[in-house]
Amino acid sequence: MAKLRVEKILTNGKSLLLAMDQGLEHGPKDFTIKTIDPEYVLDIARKGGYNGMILQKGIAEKYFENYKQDIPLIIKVNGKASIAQIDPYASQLCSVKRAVQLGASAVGYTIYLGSPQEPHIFREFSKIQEEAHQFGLPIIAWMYPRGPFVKNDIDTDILAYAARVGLELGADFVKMKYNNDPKGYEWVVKCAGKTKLLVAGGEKKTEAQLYKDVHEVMQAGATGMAIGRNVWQSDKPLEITKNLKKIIFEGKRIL
Ligand code: FBP
Repeated sequence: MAKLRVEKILTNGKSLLLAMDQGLEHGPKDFTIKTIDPEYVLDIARKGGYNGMILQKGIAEKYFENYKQDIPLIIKVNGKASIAQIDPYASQLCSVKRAVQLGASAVGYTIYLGSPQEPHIFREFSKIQEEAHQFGLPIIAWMYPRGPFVKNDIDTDILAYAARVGLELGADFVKMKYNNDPKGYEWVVKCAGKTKLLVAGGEKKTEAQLYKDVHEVMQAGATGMAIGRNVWQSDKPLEITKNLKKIIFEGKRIL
């Protein structure tokens, strides 16, 4: 088994990742005539010095060649579109082998905890986790409680359960939502144990709210964040990036 290369997407134990898989997950409605060009977002990742760029394989194949020297690539190996209202389940779309060929430094997989498809999701994740580790690649689990059995997907107890499941299933990182409960989030981070917690950005919010949220999750013990819309939907993505880095890597408070 190859040595796990976690540090490739970390700086001094912390991380700031940029995500652009929303074209699949949500469709073009998240984008404008400017941001729909993948190179616009990839340039932000490069200029902003992100610890990794999260892409589905299609965009990686067609656009990442010119960026691969500068930014670690994280391939999201499963995904789904949002048109069909079926059980939450994102099927595997890229093999670990193909992610390695594309130069990935890590892979990502969404687990919909509580979905009626959960047994299948767990099985699929477990196989991918073992394959990724054989190549020395860390795996990031998007831990999203969802489906008819989940009343409130950001309730502290359900987030804590999701974090623990990530640890139990062998995720190296869990990517999770924040719920504005700073005290409760310390418990969520504790439940993840040695699995590192990255907070997701979510829908566009005010800058003040974004900085407050990130500061709170870092205080609670998180490792960093994997963000998308709050950066590339902004008209000053690099300024926001600089501020996020101050909070994550320097422990500063902004605003
Ligand atoms: P954002 O920061 O834009 O929310 O991106 C994070 C992310 O996890 C993406 O990787 C993914 O496309 C999206 O959120 C999925 O969110 P949801 O399933 O809640 O619509």
